[in-house]
Amino acid sequence: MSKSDRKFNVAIAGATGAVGGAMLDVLARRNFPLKELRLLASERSVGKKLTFKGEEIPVQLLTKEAFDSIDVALFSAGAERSLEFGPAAAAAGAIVVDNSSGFRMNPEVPLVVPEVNGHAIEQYKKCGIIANPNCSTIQMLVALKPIHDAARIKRIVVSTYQAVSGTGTKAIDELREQVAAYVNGSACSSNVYPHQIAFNCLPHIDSFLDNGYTKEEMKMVNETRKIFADDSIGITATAVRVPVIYGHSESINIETEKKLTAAEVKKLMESAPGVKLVDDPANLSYPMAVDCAGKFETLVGRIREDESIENGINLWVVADNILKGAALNAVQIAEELIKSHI
Ligand code: 25A
Ligand code: L14
Repeated sequence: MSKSDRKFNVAIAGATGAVGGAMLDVLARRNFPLKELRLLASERSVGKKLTFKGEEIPVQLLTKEAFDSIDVALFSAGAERSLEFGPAAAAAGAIVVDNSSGFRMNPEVPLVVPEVNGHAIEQYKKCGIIANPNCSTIQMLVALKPIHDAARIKRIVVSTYQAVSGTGTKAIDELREQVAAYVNGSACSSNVYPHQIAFNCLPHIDSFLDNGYTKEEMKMVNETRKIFADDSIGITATAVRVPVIYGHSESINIETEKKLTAAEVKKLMESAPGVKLVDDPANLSYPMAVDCAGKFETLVGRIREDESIENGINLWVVADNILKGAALNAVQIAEELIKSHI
């Protein structure tokens, strides 16, 4: 059989969640060469059927024994489940692509954005696991990689405007219910987030750490350094939840070693893999969350020189957090695995 005719057995752990559902869509949209697609979730979903390319597939229980004959296992059922079941899946011979934060900073585990450090994938051999970075980090680095290569980024100051879908399906429901309650003049109840999210912004994503930052903010710092393989880069982040369903937006300010003009950065973005330049303010064109939903590209615009320093640039970067931020990036890693490694 020629290499291009091969088909693979893929499992999705967390198939009924927001990211798991998107993994099914992305596998279908990109025509991933599948032999078997095995859908795994908790007790709650066993027996439920999900549709893939018109075919109904029943959901099975996620157990350590569920990975027999699986080539690639895509995990998105939370860090606890990944830590519990990921190593068993790898031991059974599957290559695990894990979307949780469970293994990202493990030095044995590569942390991969294919457009940025695809070469790191081969380090999966150490323990059979590849980590998918945090959604906010992925889209930031897709945009910054060509700039870093051209002019070396010394420092990044980033503020995020993150959609509720990152927290999963229950957070999407909470925003919808609060909007409806608010519009009807009734009281909003909050169960997923500590405060009302409808018509509000919460400067709080994931838990607070001793240094005053949130875990989400520190993921952007630590994961950027690991993916760029550059510990000297300075990064400071503020992560904010906004009442948007799909699409994270980011205001990014960078300082580079070498001077780049705004025109030069626009040029870099025009040929950057995975990027779509959307930057025509005269015609009211700039990246927006509502436009990125369902798309594979990272939208970049509002490119300006920071006039307060010698070598500074501002950008506005938007991507579908469930696609490029999670499901698409994981499937791209799987595609690279079957193309060059297995
Ligand atoms: O905090 P954690 O544990 O790290 O998890 C973070 C959550 O964020 C999502 C995902 O939520 C995850 O649970 N997520 C993870 N990584 C993400 C990323 N990078 C991410 N979101 C964005 N970007 P989710 O609700 O979208 O998906 C959850 C999936 O995980 C399965 N799962 C949960 N516990 C499991 C398990 N699978 C196996 N064993 C377990 N012990 C979950 O399957 C789903 O596929 P499910 O069967 O439990 O859920 C089916 C439906 O039920 C809803 N639901 C979830 N939790 C509850 C619930 N309903 C009632 N009560 C609950 N406590 C789900 O929304 C789903 O529709
Ligand atoms: O992948 O938006 O580390 O609530 C955990 C928090 C994903 C997003 C991760 C959120 C994130 C999630």
